[in-house]
Amino acid sequence: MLEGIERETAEHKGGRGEPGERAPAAGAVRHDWTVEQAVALHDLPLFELIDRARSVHRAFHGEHEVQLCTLLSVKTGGCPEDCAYCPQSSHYETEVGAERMLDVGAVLAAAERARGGGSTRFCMGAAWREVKDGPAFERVLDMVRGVKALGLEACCTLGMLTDDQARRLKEAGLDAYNHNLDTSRKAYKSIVSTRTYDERLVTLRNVRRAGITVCSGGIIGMGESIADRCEMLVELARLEPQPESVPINALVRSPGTPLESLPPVDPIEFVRMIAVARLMMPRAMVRLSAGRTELSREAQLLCMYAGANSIFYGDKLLTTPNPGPDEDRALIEKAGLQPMAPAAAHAARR
Ligand code: SAM
Ligand code: DTB
Ligand code: SF4
Repeated sequence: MLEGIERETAEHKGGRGEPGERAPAAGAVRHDWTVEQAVALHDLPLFELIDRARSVHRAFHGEHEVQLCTLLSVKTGGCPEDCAYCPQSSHYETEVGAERMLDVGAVLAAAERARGGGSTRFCMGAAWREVKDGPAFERVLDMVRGVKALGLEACCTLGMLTDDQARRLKEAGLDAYNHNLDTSRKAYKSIVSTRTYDERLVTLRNVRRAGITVCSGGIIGMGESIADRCEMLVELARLEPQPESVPINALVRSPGTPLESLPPVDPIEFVRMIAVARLMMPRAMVRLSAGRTELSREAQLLCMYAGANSIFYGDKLLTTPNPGPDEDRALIEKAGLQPMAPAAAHAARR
């Protein structure tokens, strides 16, 4: 079922963590990370971890550049999946109801506004378990063509995809597909029961085979252990090639979901997670994703210093708030950062 995908799970490889000897040299991308090595990195003294992540970041990326991506939910709510974190699941009573799919004109108007505000990547999300062939998919293909015609990078996150659907998205011009592993294989079962980890990996394989770049990451703060977080990063780092984009989200605790009462993520844990992602996937765009409204400006900058070079830009994520563009522009300016040009995101220094 999973031919073509690195199937050996993270924990099987074993081996001692030797962070002192294992900092990746610039130019080297390793696919043989073990969970123990990842945890050893994660648990380094904070400044040592950040120093190492920063030096890898500087070797592979422009140190002052940040990619601005805008998200739009093109089909909100009413999702048949039971993801315990998600306000769009129809399994829970949340503030998000099922809405009709947006039409192409509304999506392209939003994309044009995003471009006017300085975004270079536009990501369209749908609360679907999987893509079904038919008019809704044809509409998504039109949206992708329209977003590309505006000169933006186009990304979609629509749930599971077949090979053929991935090929059609590629033909329409899609640059990237977001499909998160979310957590470790072990922890996944307690977060989602309506699909498997392997099904996630099959979609990632279909995306890769179609020649679309892979955007895959996860969520911290769902009650998982540090080893679970590291195991997820190891799963991603073992993919060959590694994902071009790795979004790191902190759980947005949405009222009505089973995870609504969990404690917030400690910002220092966010920094550690980003630094380890940067060290293990040096070429990737590491995206500081959901959860920024709960981070101070200083914590966000520390995340960027530790290797995050992409953010979601705009008032809203899919259904929940994000820091507003004014706030983000001010932060970017204060820190002397530069919004990244579209192509730069795919041409990280090798
Ligand atoms: N339905 C598709 C899927 O699940 O792949 C696409 C949309 S789904 C909302 C995209 C991603 O958003 C999820 O994989 C998850 O990582 C993230 N997400 C959803 N709800 C979240 C929350 N409350 N906090 C943080 N991230 C969340
Ligand atoms: C990702 O990793 N995070 C984004 C994007 N990919 C699609 C979504 C975050 C969603 C947060 C909850 C919401 O706004 O509904
Ligand atoms: Fe549906 Fe995606 Fe939300 Fe899961 S994360 S409930 S698949 S919209």
